[in-house]
Amino acid sequence: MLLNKYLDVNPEVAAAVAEGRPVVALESTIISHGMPYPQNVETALSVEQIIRQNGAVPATIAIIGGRLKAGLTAEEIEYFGKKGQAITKASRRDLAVLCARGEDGATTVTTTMIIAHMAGIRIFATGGIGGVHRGAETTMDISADLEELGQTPVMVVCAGAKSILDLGLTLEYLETKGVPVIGYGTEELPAFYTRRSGFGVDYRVDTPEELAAVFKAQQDLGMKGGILVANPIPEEYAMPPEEINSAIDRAIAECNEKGIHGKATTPFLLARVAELTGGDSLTSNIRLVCNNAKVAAQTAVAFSSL
Ligand code: PSU
Ligand code: MN
Repeated sequence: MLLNKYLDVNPEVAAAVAEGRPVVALESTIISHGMPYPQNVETALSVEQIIRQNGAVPATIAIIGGRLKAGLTAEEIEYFGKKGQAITKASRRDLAVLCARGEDGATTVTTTMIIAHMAGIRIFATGGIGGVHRGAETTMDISADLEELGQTPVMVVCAGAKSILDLGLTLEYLETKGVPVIGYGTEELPAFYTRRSGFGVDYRVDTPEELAAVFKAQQDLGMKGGILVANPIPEEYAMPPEEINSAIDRAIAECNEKGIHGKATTPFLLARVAELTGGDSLTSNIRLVCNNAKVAAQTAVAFSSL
């Protein structure tokens, strides 16, 4: 464990890590920037409960008053949910400034991986990762999440990536960075709201035990990067592709018209797609996060017995 002077690991999480018991990390940008209040808080709390029901300890990660926190209280989760987009969305480039100034930050996939790794947590569940944006040939908008997956040894369980991104280019980038993309029970990369994208994954794995074995081999080999697990949304919660794709196309057009760029792009697109689909996409989003939490917890349990 890389103990750091800016890091506070909550006692329950620290004990589980020290004893080699299963722990699952969770991000806080999904709470503050990914969903509206109060569904964001309700989801964050029920995801923690699902992780416990499946035999692991949850560790929601965030930055509070310049401290890197691994494991939040229910009150702290409520605080992030209520403050929403007023909290700084913290990526790798923001960490030093937030710590030095004693400020709050909501952790993205990138910073959740960094802090999880510092705290000795290996498995992380979320909704979707950032990736290569459509039009990145000219904007160069490529999420720092992809770089982090290339350099930090944490397994990230997600539901694929939203087609607000260029999924083909996102897979190319992950290949360049040496990140294995594993479909959980599928040969196709899921597209978050839908189970299919038309793009293949690198490998298909069907059990948490096999995911744990792959991760163990990656660690034993001393590989420094992470592993991306893409777990499709359960069929009953998936959205009709035409509905979601037309909402995404419209949201992207508006984003371009308004000249939104940089870190504001993803939160804008997420919120706009939720509005345009009249809340249907929010329900799907909540269900897929719960489903990822379950697979991550089961994998953490399997990993802890290896
Ligand atoms: N995609 C989603 N939901 C999210 C995010 C992405 O479907 O909540 C959040 C995650 O925190 C992810 C971040 O790490 O957005 C990526 O932001 P950017 O594209 O600015 O790197
Ligand atoms: Mn970006």
